[in-house]
Amino acid sequence: MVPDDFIQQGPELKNQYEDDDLLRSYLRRKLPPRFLQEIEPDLRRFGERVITDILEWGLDAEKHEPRHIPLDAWGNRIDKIEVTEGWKQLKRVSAEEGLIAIGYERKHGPFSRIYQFSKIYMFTPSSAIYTCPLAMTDGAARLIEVYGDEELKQNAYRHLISRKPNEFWTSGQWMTERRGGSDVGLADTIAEIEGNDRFSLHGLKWFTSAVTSEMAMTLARIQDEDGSVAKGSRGLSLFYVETKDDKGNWQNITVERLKNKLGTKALPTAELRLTGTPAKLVGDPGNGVKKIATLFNITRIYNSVSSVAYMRRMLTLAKDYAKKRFAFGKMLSEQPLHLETLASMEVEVHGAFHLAFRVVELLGKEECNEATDEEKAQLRILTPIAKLYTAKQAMETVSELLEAIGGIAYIEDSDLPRYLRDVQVLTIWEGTTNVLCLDVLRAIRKENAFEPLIKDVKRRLDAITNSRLAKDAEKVKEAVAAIVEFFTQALTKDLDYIEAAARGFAYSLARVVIASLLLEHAQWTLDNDESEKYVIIAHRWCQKDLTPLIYPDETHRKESKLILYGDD
Ligand code: MFK
Repeated sequence: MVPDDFIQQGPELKNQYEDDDLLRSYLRRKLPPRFLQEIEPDLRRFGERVITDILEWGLDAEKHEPRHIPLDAWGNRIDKIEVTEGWKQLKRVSAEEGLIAIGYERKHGPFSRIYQFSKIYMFTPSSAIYTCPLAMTDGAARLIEVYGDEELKQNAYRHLISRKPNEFWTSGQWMTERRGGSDVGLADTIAEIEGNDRFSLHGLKWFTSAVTSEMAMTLARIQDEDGSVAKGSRGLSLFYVETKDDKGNWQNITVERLKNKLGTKALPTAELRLTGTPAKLVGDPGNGVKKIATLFNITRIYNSVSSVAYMRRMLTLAKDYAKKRFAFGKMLSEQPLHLETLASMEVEVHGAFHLAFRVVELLGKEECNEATDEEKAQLRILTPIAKLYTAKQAMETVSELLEAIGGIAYIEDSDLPRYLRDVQVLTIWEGTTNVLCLDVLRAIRKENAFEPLIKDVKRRLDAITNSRLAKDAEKVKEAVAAIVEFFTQALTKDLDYIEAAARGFAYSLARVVIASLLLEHAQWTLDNDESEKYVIIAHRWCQKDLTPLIYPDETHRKESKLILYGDD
């Protein structure tokens, strides 16, 4: 008889703070005990919230996608963006929980960022990626701190960092235009002068995420009286825009349409036509890309933390499921090959976590004026490295873990396919992998960031004194030496060689930095009688190919062209 009443139990989530040994062990190491004691009740409470009401609102937002209503019944243009209750609640909760505020109140100095991002990390996979508007909001707040005048600091800034739901604003970041995607410098939007620092903007913003935001930071070219505009990326200036007037009407903005995206379905992303939109110049005219980099360096850190968050969430689900699913005579958690697969994913999550939180730590120090020049340079170069590497890891890991759960994970109402869809965007927005590899080169060229980074890795490796970790530390030192050798050689090569090699180079840097961070953590756990597992994880990471470098001389590059396009 075939039993037809069997129901497979699905994976379940527990408190996302209590259940996360990695986060807790990291916080024990990094935070002063008194501070950890102070914030732990909040983290524990929030860990429960992200699997209860926040998750429900996130799921509600996923199920009821935003809708664009261009006209009212009488034909008046209204461009209403209808969002579900869940999305609105996520905004409220973001304010109440201080998801932005914690980072700016700086109650705990440089550690405030670690506290804030611990919450963001738990929040992201439950939140229908409400993290996107939060990332841009945080970036805009930082931009105002750095470049804003008193007017912006007294108004917009206070809204962005508010804990009061009725005062809290989110911000958009309108950079992408039809001609300028990654190459922002191709943007065409014109800024006509209205007087003093007031302008009106004309142009089309092609990807504007979280279009329900109250404000946005954007770029445009100031038009001179003779109609000429400054060219190139340095000819762009930075502007502040409030999207609606006091009555709630769009300020000369037409919503052309909402984008029909592969993922991030709850997030309203629009094409906006600016037809004389009032805007305020931020900072001096020109050099807009350089200024807005302050914003997108923050969103890139959100991207990194979100990548780890998705990886960790899927791993938690797959681990739980492996204990519930019986096949081929045993539970999946007892199947040798399944176990190996999950264990290698666990190693990836730990590696990505330490890399992303190293950047968070440096950000906190820089903002509190506690970072040395060398740490500032490390922050500059590690921001693109962490973004590009963790996003790629997230794609691979989440895909593998969906597979580990099996066919049900391919079924929409299991709520699992969205994880794969959503992580795909993490490799694209805020700079693709290749754009970020080139940014690593920029950080080296402009900020001399290579030496401080290598010095820091070496310092960390030299501090590994435990004999159980010594061999691994030696292996990483050899990898570092190979990277330095490669770098020295590359300096004698032409630009095409250097650019073609940039991905292998960035990955190598990511892998050795992670190795040093995992070893550092493992040593601390040995010294503090924490779990053995951190030693094993560090060891397994160090077994990887730590230097996936390529040597793309002219012949190599010609051959690449040949295999792609033949003899043309
Ligand atoms: C979960 C997370 C959620 C995140 C949600 C976000 C949703 C929003 C969706 C989007 O908006 S997606 C669009 C994202 N677009 C990008 O991220 C743009 C990607 N392209 C780049 O990053 C290009 O590399 C770049 C636009 C910066 C190239 O610009 P340029 O002007 O051709 O490069 P250039 O001339 O090297 O740099 C101009 C200045 O900016 C230089 O300074 P100087 O004027 O002093 O020489 C650079 O040093 C500076 N700069 C460039 N990148 C920088 C930077 N400074 C600091 N940090 C950086 N990363």
